[in-house]
Amino acid sequence: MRFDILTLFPAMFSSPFQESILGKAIEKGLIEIRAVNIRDFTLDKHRIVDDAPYGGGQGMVMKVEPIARAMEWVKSQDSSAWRIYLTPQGRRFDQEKARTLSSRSHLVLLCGRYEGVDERVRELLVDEEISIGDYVLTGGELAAMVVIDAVSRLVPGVLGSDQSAEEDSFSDFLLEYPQYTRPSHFKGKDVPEVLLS
Ligand code: 21W
Repeated sequence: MRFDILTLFPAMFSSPFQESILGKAIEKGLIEIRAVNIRDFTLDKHRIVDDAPYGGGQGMVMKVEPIARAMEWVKSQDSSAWRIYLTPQGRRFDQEKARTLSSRSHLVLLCGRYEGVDERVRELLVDEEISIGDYVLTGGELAAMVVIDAVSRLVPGVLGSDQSAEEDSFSDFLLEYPQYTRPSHFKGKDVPEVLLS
């Protein structure tokens, strides 16, 4: 499965996915994650990606053309790519959405900054809008990471065989239990006797 992240801060994605389970999945070729710098798709000397909103109001708005060029570049490589805009106004992300998205072969995650994107990005350049919850972030990048993490672990082979059992409903209930590992005694808090036998 392939993930393209459209962002003004591609460096934010260099380390988080190199670690642990997702790092292994990348090494195995099960997932591929690419951060695309929207600024590379500007044509002007100053590489401007934002501008003041028409009608006034606070803050800046991300311009449509660099995002359009970046999206078109990705789409030219794979017309089946599914385009997601991470926005506080989007539909709330949940496990069912993670499951649905994991059946796609290619996701494009557009991360907003400033006050968001020009409305024509929403109208013309995205298939779906997703929020990760009712709190305010500084941009869509961390939300994109959450979506990639939750979707990637559902890709066959990404989790080890002992971990993949976690997906069945029986073990949902196992997860509700307190869990212990060694030592059996720690600061007066002991592992329940029934687990030691
Ligand atoms: C936060 C952008 C607040 C804009 C019109 C004019 C992506 C996010 C984000 C951010 C505003 C997600 C407005 C949960 C999040 C994200 C940055 C305010 C108001 N509208 N999921 N001004 N929370 N956040 N815009 O913050 O980009 S997914």
